[in-house]
Parts: sequence; structure tokens; C-alpha cells
Amino acid sequence: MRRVITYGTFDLLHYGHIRLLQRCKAQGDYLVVALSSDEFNAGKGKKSYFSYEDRKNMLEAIRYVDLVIPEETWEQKRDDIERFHIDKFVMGDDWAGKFDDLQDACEVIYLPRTPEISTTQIKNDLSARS
Ligand code: C2G
Repeated sequence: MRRVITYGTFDLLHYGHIRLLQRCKAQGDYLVVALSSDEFNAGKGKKSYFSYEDRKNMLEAIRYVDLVIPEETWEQKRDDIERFHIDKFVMGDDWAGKFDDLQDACEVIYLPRTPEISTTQIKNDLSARS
């Protein structure tokens, strides 16, 4: 059982997120998603449109996702890898290199982001139309 983990806010869920999750799952057999809490988002300078609970419910409805846990600190990753016996840590390549310090604990993989779509882009497009 190859276990994969990824982290993120996943607000205004879009096909870029889904493709990332699909490719994360393709890296193994079990996918844990550590979902940024509303408080952690505030620390990232992000205010998500959907609450943690709503974002969690949406992620849990995705066939590629096996477990959703809260992401509450930057430092929890190493503990998560241990606690969930993670073999692969996977993120979009906007994070390339940022988590290489975890390479002693598991394989670290950065996947190409889906270009042209982002939550910020969606918000900007919608406000431009109103
Ligand atoms: N992503 C993607 N393509 C997009 C948009 C996002 O592949 N068009 C990927 C990002 O690279 C990331 C994941 O989807 O791996 C989640 O993106 P966000 O919700 O924006 O997460 P982020 O704010 O980057 O939080 O500790 C890590 C942070 O919590 C990551």
C-alpha cells in the first residue's frame, strides 16, 4: 500500500485542483489530503470563500481522496508523514524545492501545475463581469 500526501487550501475547487489530486493518487494507492484550516489560511494571507468544513466535504466527495486531515501549521508535515506512514509527498511545482528537507522521510515529488486556472483568477474574472 503506497501512501501519498498533499497539502493545500482547495478553495473554489476547480479542474486544476482535481487534476492535481488525480495525479497524486496515481502516485500510489492511498491519498491523504492535509487541508488548510481557516486559521492556517489567515497565516498564509488567504481568506477562503468556503469554510474548512465545506472544503473538507467537497474533497471527501472526490474519488481520488481517501482521507482529509487539517493542516494547521507549516511544521506538521514531518509528523504527518510519520503518523500516516507516507511514502510520497506530492505538491504542485509552484512549491518546487520548498519541501526538499522532507526527502529523508519520504519521496518528494513536484508535479506541473495546471496553467491558466487558479482560485484568484476565478475571483478576478467574476468581479470583472459584475
Ligand atoms: N494547483 C495546481 N494547478 C492549479 C492550481 C493549484 O496543480 N491551477 C495545485 C497547487 O500546486 C497545490 C494544490 O493544487 O499543490 C493546492 O493548491 P492551493 O489550494 O492553492 O494550495 P496552497 O495555497 O498552495 O497551499 O503547506 C502547503 C500549502 O498548504 C499549500
